[in-house]
Amino acid sequence: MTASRSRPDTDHYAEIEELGASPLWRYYGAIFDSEPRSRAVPYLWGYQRLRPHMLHFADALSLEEAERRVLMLVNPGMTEPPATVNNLYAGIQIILPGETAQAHRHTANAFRFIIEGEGAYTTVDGERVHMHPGDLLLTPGWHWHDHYHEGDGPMMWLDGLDYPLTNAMEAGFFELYGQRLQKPATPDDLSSRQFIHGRLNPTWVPRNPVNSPIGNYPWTETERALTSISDDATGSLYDGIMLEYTNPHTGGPVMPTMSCRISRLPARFDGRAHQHTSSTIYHVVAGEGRTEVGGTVLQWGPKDVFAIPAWAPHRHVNASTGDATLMSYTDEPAQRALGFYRERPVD
Ligand code: GTQ
Repeated sequence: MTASRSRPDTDHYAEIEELGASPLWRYYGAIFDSEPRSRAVPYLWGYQRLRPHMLHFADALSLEEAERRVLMLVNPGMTEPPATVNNLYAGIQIILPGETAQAHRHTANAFRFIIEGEGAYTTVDGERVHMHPGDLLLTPGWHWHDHYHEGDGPMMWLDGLDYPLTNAMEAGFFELYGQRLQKPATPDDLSSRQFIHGRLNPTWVPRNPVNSPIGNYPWTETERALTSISDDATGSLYDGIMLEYTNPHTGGPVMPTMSCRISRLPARFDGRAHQHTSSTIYHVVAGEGRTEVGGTVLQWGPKDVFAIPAWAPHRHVNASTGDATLMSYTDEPAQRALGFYRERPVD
């Protein structure tokens, strides 16, 4: 049998495309790259430049119109759909005295790190959690949450969410509560008061291996933890004195997809360079310095936000005579859980 294997005038490439098939040999490099090449770029969002626009929109747009009054920090390499780094998002939210942001829930995990203002709280699954600058508040996936501001002056915070990852996994759901605000169902701030950071845990609270049961990691305790060791701890050659906020039941990250951290770069810190498959978003709590990411220098000061893409070689420098304090979050837990995480020093 010498049955011809192909008709000479057939465009097999065109025909297989019609059939929903594609030649792997033409895509090999694109699909199996030798190492990660992030679409995200190193980028810095200057807080002092954004702040007047936040205040403008606070005047110009009601929360009834906006749902949440947030400026998304969109990476120039990741505009559609908007994300800050590959799997993570950052936004800056503003709420004015007397305003309410209506209750909703989503499968994406979220946290807030408070930047300025006093007197607002968020209600998370029936618990009112009060906010103070430097506090880390958690809204784990599928928890109802609404915000209310009963203080004076504008209140601003950083929102961190993993919705780019949730959506990449095609696992995103969203729901409105139906009423604008939840009614408190437990004493205010109970979840934060009844855990002292994993050292003395209430025995009656069910263990939660997925999310931390703590609503707020208050700045007073975070600062105490930092100052108690800053002068004596060796820290990391790469990240300085870096502490991870933990789930008191597991010792692991506060949420399954995101690890939240606080770090101190002492005066004259001259960090070593490394790279890792996780992406990182930083918020400067205090101090100034620079982060060199590949050939890009991100010069940061108080309240700025900056992004380090996956696998980008980077190092942190604090050339000043004062300490710098940085809050950061990363998708490292998600990568570790899936067996993808890698890191290495860069000379
Ligand atoms: O405050 O619930 O920045 O649902 C993005 C989505 C904040 C919030 C964001 C949200 C919220």
